Amino acid sequence: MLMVATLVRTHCPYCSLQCGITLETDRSGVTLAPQPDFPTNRGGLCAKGWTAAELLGHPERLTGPLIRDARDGPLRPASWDEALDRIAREFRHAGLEYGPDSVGCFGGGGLTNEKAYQLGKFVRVVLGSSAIDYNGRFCMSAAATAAQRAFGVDRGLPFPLADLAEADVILLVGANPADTMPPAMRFLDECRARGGRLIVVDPRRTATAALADLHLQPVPGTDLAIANGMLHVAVREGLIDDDYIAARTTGFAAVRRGVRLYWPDRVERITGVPEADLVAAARMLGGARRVIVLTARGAEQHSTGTDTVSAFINLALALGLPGREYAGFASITGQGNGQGGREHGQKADQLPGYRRLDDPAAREHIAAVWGVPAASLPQPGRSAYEMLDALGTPGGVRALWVLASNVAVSAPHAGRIRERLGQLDFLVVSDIFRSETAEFADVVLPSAQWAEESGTLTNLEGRVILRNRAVPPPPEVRTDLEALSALADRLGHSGFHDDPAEVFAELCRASSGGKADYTGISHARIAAEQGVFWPCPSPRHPGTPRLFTVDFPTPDRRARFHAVEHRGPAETPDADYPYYLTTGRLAGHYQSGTQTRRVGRLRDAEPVATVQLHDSLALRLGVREGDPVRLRTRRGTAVLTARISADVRADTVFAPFHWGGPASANLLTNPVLDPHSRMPEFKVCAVAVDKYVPAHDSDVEGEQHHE
Ligand SMILES: Nc1nc2c(c(=O)[nH]1)N[C@H]1C(S)=C(S)[C@@H](COP(=O)(O)OP(=O)(O)OC[C@H]3O[C@@H](n4cnc5c(=O)[nH]c(N)nc54)[C@H](O)[C@@H]3O)O[C@H]1N2
Ligand SMILES: Nc1nc2c(c(=O)[nH]1)N[C@H]1C(S)=C(S)[C@@H](COP(=O)(O)OP(=O)(O)OC[C@H]3O[C@@H](n4cnc5c(=O)[nH]c(N)nc54)[C@H](O)[C@@H]3O)O[C@H]1N2
Ligand code: SF4
Ligand SMILES: [Mo]
Repeated sequence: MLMVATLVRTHCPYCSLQCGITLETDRSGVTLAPQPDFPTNRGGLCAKGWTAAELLGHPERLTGPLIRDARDGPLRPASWDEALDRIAREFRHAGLEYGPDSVGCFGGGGLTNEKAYQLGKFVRVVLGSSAIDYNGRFCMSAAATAAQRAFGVDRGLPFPLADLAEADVILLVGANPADTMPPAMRFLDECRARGGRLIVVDPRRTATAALADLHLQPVPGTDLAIANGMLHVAVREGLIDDDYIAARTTGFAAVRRGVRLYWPDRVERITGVPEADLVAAARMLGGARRVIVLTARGAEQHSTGTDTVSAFINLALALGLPGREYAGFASITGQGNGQGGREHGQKADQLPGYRRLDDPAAREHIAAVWGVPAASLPQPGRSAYEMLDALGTPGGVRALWVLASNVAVSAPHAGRIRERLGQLDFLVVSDIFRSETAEFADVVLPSAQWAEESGTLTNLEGRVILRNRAVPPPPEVRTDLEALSALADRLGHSGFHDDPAEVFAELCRASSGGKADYTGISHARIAAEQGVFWPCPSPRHPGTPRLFTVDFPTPDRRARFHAVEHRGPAETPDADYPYYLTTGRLAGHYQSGTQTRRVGRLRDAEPVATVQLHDSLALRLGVREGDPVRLRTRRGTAVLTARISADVRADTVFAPFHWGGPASANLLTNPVLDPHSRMPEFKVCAVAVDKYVPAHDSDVEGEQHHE
């Protein structure tokens, strides 16, 4: 019998570029290809995208719920009814015993808009709890906070990605898109081919920095001083746009005063960036019209993250960039739905439409959509790390549901978080695979994955796109929306739809009048267009690819400068911990690695966790390529494999965080938080480095040295 092949247009399951792909299904299986015309990838894909179909029929997939009967017992297969009954019982019990805030949820920026929305509603309406936050707190929160306080709105890229190709100068701060978003490099390549210039700020000479006209290689955690230094030079040399500052901004006087003290030679002493390079960078930026300033996690994941982003926004505003054609400031969002995931209420302080939970008018509006009294909505709860840090403590969460995050690997000070997960009364994890976090669970729910479900995601440009179902999930696997709906039902709340188009219609109503207004968007409209940019307040509205062209959504329609000072990292090297540790990503693995460590081609390319260290440091330590290296910080110890290279500062080592177990970079990281955004300091702490000599077994086990 001949089966007709079906062709479905959808998107890659991983990062915020949301590359367009097609999935062709026939008897022989699923064939994946890039869409030649999707605007962010135009026919390109990275190795993760090309191999994503391997996740679908993977032999290690969760194919049914699992339950643990006793604390130390094994996980055993169970029916959905048994699993949901158990969850409902435990949630009810914790709520009655310890109050509603003792039951919480931890979400993810990989969840579709529909799921993120429904999760936020579930926690506020069904659980009546304030305890919800998500992994985006670890990702975008510093940039989001800085963008909101400057522009009145946070949309990662306020212009289409393709605008990069038209720029004269691009400044990339703490971003390595050559590894983290390879298809986007075509826009940088086009820019350079047109004569545009690229400046990269990164402590490592990355694949991206290697393409730069100018590479500034600072000490980790000192970007704020670089931004203030550049602005100092721009002011001194008359490169700022006085007309723009007068017409479109407020607060410049204080910033102008503040940057007076950032003489390039002082900045050199703080950052290690040569004075001449700083001046050259400022002149490049100040001498062109179409200038785009971009930050990503390297600048943002710091206890000074919000202020650092503000410093770069100040620079962009002083140069008159935001709202100008092919110019501006942007932060590069990371996760597949990193943008939408931070708009619809899975954040501790937020309601749908990017509203604030502590705003009385917002509470009234959303309560009316949900059919509950506004007074019944809880107040803002704890941020992600604070919630995890308090698990199982008095006043903390006792029963937790984790959806789409692998916190045992990706949270800072992961040794502490693993210990806390073990102290919960009850843990549910929804995932595709048995992640490291699922290993702590009492109930594991198997989730349908990308190609098996429909739903919308909002990409790094603020473009709302549609993920289309191409294949059915395995028989005992459900979508997260179905799980949420069934559990809400058991807890006495009907009316939690499990059909994504219906949930999206409700989300759009809830978003109406909010900053992220989706009112005019529908699944059908997205399918007919190449996605729709928010805000889109009515069905006839064309959507908004470019923000700020006329004004800013602040009360006085002006952008706001914020005077910020260099403080530096919370921890700097000393005699006991003499080097800087920074962490980040490799091209071939994604996040906590749950998915990509299971894909043959990706695993073969990067089979083990490596630590990048400079030749001179390796020589001093007697470490050779491939040797096991022990990294020790005040939080813990990890053992990784040496990768020796001239491409990193000699005082800094770089560890990717894609691995679990004793090679986890997050056993080392410092959970000190940015006071404005509650972002942890993933990108810098002090570390001791030596060649690992396996003396006794306890060393390998010793993941949790508390000092
Ligand atoms: N291959 C791959 N791609 C991904 C992901 C992945 O896991 N793997 N994840 C996605 C997600 S969620 C995100 S958030 C993005 C992240 O994308 P990026 O921000 O590009 O990735 P990172 O590797 O975390 O950090 C970027 C760079 O910051 C540098 N850096 C470290 N410390 C500092 C510092 O103090 N200052 C400066 N200026 N630079 C510093 C690092 O050396 C690194 O090269 O990637 C997305 N794409
Ligand atoms: N040291 C260090 N740590 C970091 C960072 C860093 O730069 N350095 N970066 C931080 C950043 S930017 C981020 S975004 C976080 C990410 O860290 P995590 O939140 O751990 O990210 P993932 O590994 O993508 O976890 C997603 C999990 O959800 C599963 N999953 C995928 N799709 C679905 C779905 O639809 N439903 C359900 N239920 N499950 C699904 C996947 O299998 C995976 O186990 O890590 C942070 N941690
Ligand atoms: S760049 Fe991102 S969205 Fe595109 S194929 Fe790679 S992982 Fe997927
Ligand atoms: Mo991220």
